Amino acid sequence: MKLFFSPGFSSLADHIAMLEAGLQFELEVVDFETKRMAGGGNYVEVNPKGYIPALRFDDGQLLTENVAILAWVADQAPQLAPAGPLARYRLLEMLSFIACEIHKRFPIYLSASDPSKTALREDILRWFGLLAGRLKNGYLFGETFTVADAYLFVMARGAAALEFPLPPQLSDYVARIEARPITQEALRREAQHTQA
Ligand SMILES: N[C@@H](CCC(=O)N[C@@H](CS)C(=O)NCC(=O)O)C(=O)O
Repeated sequence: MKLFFSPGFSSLADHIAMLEAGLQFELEVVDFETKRMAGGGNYVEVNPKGYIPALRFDDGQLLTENVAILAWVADQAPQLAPAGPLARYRLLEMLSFIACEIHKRFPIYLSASDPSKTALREDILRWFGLLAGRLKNGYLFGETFTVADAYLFVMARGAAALEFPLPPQLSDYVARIEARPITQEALRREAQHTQA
C-alpha cells in the first residue's frame, strides 16, 4: 500500500500512526502547490480531492480523510485505539473534533485578514485548551498513545510553528511525541523524500 503525503502536513499523523502500527507501506510525496508527485504524474488523477493524505491499498482502492485513515489504522493495531465502553465512538468523536474544529480552521486562518485571523487563532487556542486538559496522564485517552495523539501532535506542532501561544501541557506533549523514536523515523523519512 502507498501513503500519499506532503512533508510536515497533516499526512504526518497518518505516517506516524502507520509506523506505530508496524504496517509496511510505500510513500509518495505530493507537491502541495503543483499537485505533481515526486514519482511523476498528477496527484489529482489519483485523488480527485487534490489534498493529502490518501492511502492506496494494494487492490487499488483509495481511502482519503485523516479521520477515516486514522480509524482504519486503529482497527489494524488495537494498541493504538482507546479502551473502554464506547471506545470506538470516543475515538471517532476525538478524530472528528480535531478534523472539523481544529484542522479545518488552519487553511482559513492562513488566508484570513488580520481581524478574522485573531478570532480564528482564539478559536483554535480554545479547542487546544480543552484538549490540553485531557493530557494529565500523558495522552488524550490516558497513559497510552493512540492514533488521535498522532493527529493532535501534528496540529499542535503546526500551531507552534505559527507561534501560537500553546498551553504548557500541550507544548510539553508536542516535545514528548516529537522525541518518540517512531516520530523521529517518520520525520526522517519525510525529509529524505523531500530531498529525493
Ligand atoms: N478533510 C481533509 C483535509 C486534508 C487537508 O486539509 N490537507 C491539506 C494539507 S494538511 C492539503 O492537502 N491542502 C492542499 C489543498 O487543499 O490543495 C482531511 O482531513 O484529510
